Amino acid sequence: MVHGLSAAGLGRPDYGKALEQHAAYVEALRGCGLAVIVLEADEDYPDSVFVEDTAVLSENTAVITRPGAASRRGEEKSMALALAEFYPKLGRVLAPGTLEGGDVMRAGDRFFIGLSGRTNPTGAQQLAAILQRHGYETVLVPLLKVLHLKTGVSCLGDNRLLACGEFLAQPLFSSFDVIPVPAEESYAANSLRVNDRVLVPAGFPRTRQAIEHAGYETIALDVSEFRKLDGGLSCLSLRF
Ligand code: CIR
Repeated sequence: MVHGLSAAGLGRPDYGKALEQHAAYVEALRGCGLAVIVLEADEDYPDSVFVEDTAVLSENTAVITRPGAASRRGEEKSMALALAEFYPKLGRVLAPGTLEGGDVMRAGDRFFIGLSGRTNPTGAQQLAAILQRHGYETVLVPLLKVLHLKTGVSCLGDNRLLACGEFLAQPLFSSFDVIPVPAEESYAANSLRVNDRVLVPAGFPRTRQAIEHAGYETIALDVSEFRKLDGGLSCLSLRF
């Protein structure tokens, strides 16, 4: 992972520290009541720890993505093998479509799909068609600045979003209650609701307080080494 893609300008991750942070993340998920399967490291792909980008999952659908970053193309192969155990059939995003799971945010039975530098309209439409066939509603969201949709907005459930920057004024989100994330805490816009709790990145007290004020119990986790590679809490797992 020390060779992963990075635009954050925060330096290279410390591998030992990243392993510790990853272990704490896994423990936190277990503490929230989840069973966690930790996959083997895939040494061919330095960004493969960000497993969220390789698939989009729901109760009855699993779609294997086709990452938009050339260096990440192929990460999805080991994820397809892992998921074949749980889903009888896997859908696929096919060339020339590209899509990364970080661009997909579920809110109830609606999936918002970001059109980003990584997810092109063809990929987004392919995913939307599969999800619609399974009864979900889909909404495409054009992105302006952020890497992925969920870099700047997360759904906490209960019709509530945590949002920052370009998403604060996004009309597609106007029916939600939005907890605004201040610009200097933008990294915390990627927080993760897991059962009764919300995992938040450590070091962003205003956002944590706002989430608690809205009635959620939070768990702060230090993910500094993953932040150096532009990845957040949601990117490190696929929940299903
Ligand atoms: C990348 O640029 O693809 C990785 N360094 C970070 C991916 C983060 N994933 C996510 O937001 N879902």
